[in-house]
Amino acid sequence: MATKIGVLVMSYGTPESLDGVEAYYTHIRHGNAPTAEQLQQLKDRYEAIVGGVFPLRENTDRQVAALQAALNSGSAQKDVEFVCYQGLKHAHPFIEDGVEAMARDGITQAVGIVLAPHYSVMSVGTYIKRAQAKAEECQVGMGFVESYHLHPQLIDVLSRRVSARLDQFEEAGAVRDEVRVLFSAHSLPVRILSMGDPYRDQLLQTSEAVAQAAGVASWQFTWQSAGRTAEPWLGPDVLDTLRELSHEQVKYVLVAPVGFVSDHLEVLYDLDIEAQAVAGELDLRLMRIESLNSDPAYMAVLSDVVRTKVEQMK
Ligand code: FEC
Repeated sequence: MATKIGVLVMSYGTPESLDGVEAYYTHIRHGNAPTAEQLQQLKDRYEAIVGGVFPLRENTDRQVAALQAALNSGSAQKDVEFVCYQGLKHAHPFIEDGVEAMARDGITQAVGIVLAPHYSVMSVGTYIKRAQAKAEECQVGMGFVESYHLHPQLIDVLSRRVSARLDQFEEAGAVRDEVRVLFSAHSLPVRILSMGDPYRDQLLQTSEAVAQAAGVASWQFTWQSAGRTAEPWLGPDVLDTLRELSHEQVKYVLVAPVGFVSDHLEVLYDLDIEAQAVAGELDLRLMRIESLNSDPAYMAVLSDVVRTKVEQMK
């Protein structure tokens, strides 16, 4: 009989309905309820998303199913059966629920992976900490993938996404080398820098590798989606960067949000609606690369790093 290995696939999580936005927002804010105005603003952003209010839920469901299929396909490791469990940071099923479900199913060995390629103590680090604590309580032996930001297949699929959009710019009459490629990721509080956090460096490494593989002539990195809190967040923000590029007489901009792997609020609202509106005011032509979602190439990256972690745990 094949040995079952659990895979805890962790993602940010999104509300299930507009009624669930308050609880979700309160969870993100570490138990502090938002003001009525903050809550309404967040609901408005979800409602403005084109093509569905909470796409992250379905996208994560599809990613988890696709990863399980990828892990169990092919001739390798027939003595092992991978069973994927979902664990969300801010919504049901929570990270702890996923670990509990594994334990209930008799899983004693598992790997945890986050659907975000770059490590920060404030992002992937907190997912791992919560999963580890619950795993110890439930007596599940767990190992964790911390980052996979330079995986060759990740760089390859992202560079193909960038090239495809540069082709579109060319078809629309732009000179390829005059398109400014903006790699972006979720901002974090500035204080991570004094903690020696690898997040920024890993993001720059991914950006550089993708730019090189896609033969991008002109690129830079920018932050996006900073939280609405009083402390300073890493900048420049993408909206300020667009204004700066307009001063530089740049006309064509391609955003590559390499810190994200799904279509969700931060991509579909912050880039496709908010940044697109600012670009329109500045007379910039802005495009965005397609999100990875459950692309088989992304699933190959995830299954490779999970399998490697299992080998390391032996
Ligand atoms: O579509 C959706 O429903 C969810 C979209 C979503 C993703 C996401 C990813 C990341 N976040 C990260 C860090 C922070 C920190 C704070 C914070 C706040 C918010 C708020 C919303 C939100 N985030 Fe998010 N994030 C998403 C959505 N995020 C909504 C609250 C409103 C606001 O302040 O704008 C500040 C709170 C705190 O101190 O914890 C920090 C990071 C990622 C990328 C890695 C990952 O996916 O985990 C880092 C998707």
